[in-house]
Amino acid sequence: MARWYDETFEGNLRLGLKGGRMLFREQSAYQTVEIFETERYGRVLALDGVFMTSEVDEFFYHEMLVHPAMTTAERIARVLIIGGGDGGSARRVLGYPEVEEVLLVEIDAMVVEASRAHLPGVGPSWDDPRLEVRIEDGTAFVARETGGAFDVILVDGTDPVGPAEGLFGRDFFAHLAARLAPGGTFAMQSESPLLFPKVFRETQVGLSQVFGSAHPYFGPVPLYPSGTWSYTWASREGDPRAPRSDRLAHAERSSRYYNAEIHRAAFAQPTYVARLLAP
Ligand code: SPD
Repeated sequence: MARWYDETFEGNLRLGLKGGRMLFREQSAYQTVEIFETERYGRVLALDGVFMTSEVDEFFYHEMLVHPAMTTAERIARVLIIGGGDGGSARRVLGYPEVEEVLLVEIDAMVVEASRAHLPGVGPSWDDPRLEVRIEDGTAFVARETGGAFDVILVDGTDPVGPAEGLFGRDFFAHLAARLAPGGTFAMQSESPLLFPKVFRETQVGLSQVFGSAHPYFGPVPLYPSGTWSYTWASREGDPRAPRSDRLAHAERSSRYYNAEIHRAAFAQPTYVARLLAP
């Protein structure tokens, strides 16, 4: 029987998807995890009622989070993903043949289990021997862990409420920067500058303090409130506008949204964003 699934944003904005069966619904230690069928976007993952990803539009978000960092890093042998339990980011990272090791640190085992079972088209081949999944709070992991450095670090978190709040903090950024190899690149999802202007601005300030500069970039995500989304690229060295042509060619072959022109254009700052970031 048809029913509507809604995400309500701050009590005054609502996105509704007409859907069908609820495939998975359980309360984890952190949140309510749901996967349900919808007519427009296929299967959708929601955490505490907030839409995370859908089979139909996931490519916008995951390609844009992953490829700008992967195409601009000096090396991409070791990659760390914080969050991203649905596996959409890991799938893009593992697509690069140069990648030798991907460590995915996800706080909630239930997100991984439910996604493995019900979103097989979103995630990677979970049995890929290059992929290690660790169930742990990403902020605790980077604060404690002293193992080797990573060539690329990606933060694929939820909105900065509840379990993901620490993923936008300056201490977390400092720990990440300490784990980044020379020539390494970092990218995180940094919310909608229209709906989360304060979080977006503070993220730029925090990353600039830690890395020396921060480079926000933009793209559409139809599933998210406002439909426009931001990501932020940072690195101690390197240039976000200089992707390597061999990796670009790979990313273009395997992508539906990302390409060389999108990469260049995504770093252009809309005027309202430039004003928001002006000192
Ligand atoms: N408003 C929802 C923001 C969620 C961003 N992360 C989604 C995870 C997809 N891998």
